[in-house]
Amino acid sequence: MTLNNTTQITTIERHILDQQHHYPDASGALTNLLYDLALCGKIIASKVIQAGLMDVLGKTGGENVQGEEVQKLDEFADETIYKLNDHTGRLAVMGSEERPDIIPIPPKYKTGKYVLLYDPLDGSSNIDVNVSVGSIFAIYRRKTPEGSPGTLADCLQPGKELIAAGYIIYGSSTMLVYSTGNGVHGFTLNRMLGEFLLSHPDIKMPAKPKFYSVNQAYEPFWSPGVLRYVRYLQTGEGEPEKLGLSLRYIGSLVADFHRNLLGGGLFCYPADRKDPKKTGGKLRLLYEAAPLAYLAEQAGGYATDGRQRILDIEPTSLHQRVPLFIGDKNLCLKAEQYIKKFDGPGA
Ligand code: AHM
Ligand code: MG
Repeated sequence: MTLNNTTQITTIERHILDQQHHYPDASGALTNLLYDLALCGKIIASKVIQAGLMDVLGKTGGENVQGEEVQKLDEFADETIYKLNDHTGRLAVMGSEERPDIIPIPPKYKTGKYVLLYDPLDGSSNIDVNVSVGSIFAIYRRKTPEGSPGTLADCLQPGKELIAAGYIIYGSSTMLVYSTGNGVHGFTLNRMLGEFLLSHPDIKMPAKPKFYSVNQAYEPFWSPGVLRYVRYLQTGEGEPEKLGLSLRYIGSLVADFHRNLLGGGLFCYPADRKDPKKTGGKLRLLYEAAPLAYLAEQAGGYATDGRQRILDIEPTSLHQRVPLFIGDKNLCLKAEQYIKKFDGPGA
């Protein structure tokens, strides 16, 4: 790494601390929580980049050459985030996409004022084929009084109450992208230094979208409104050159979202009738849709379930699923129009 007079290096630690100045009453707990999550990202990244060597070092779920059991990467990511955050006194309670119930703070540790919800390794089925995966996190202020154990009610908050959210993408490089309500900022992990360095300050979604991302194979199972809407994305209502979108679908939410955030576009995972579990969508409101919706809005985009803003949805259960249209604001609003027009006003 060569430094000259114009080089400006901002580490994530420095950036998070600088952001704290927006909140004069801040105690530093949120700053430290974000800092801990950056460390989780480094630890998980160091495992994910070895995934291709699993056959050599030992297959996940099996034994390695030393005869030790090799943990699955999604379980490893889940444990890492839990273990780094259970004893810090910053959290009241946690929730993970990998676990059925809320995760209490062990009674031997103090509880704090924040709630952490996370998807430890989204898209983990893509790891075997060397496709990017990601961790997603959402932070809320607790609702129950401080000093007591956190409860389910602390976790079931609408996305509009988020105070911070972000993701770590494990791709050709590892990046952490986060917001505390003052724009979206992206950091790239410099492996030599072991530091996340500011590489994408104040990310805004491009004004002209380039991509739409959807699993087209589910088309036979879509509602008339979704079908007509995706036709619109393809044909621009008879004028494809006006919209000029290309299809890109990785099947790894963080990677699909990240590409559209930087390149411009929209990701959809509509409800479909193929699988009874997906009639209300596949993606989870609390662990996937809400935190990414918060980032999308902070970057000038939008997210909807096709009828209402994702950030306004009041969750009723921890693993609630929602249809998701996220990214370019105009394209998301168009989805709402099509669904209302061709599927009726809804419940
Ligand atoms: P997961 O939480 O089990 O990893 O599943 C979520 C993933 C997302 O990353 C992705 O957007 C979606 O599932 C892809 O689903 P499909 O294969 O049905 O297109
Ligand atoms: Mg997931």
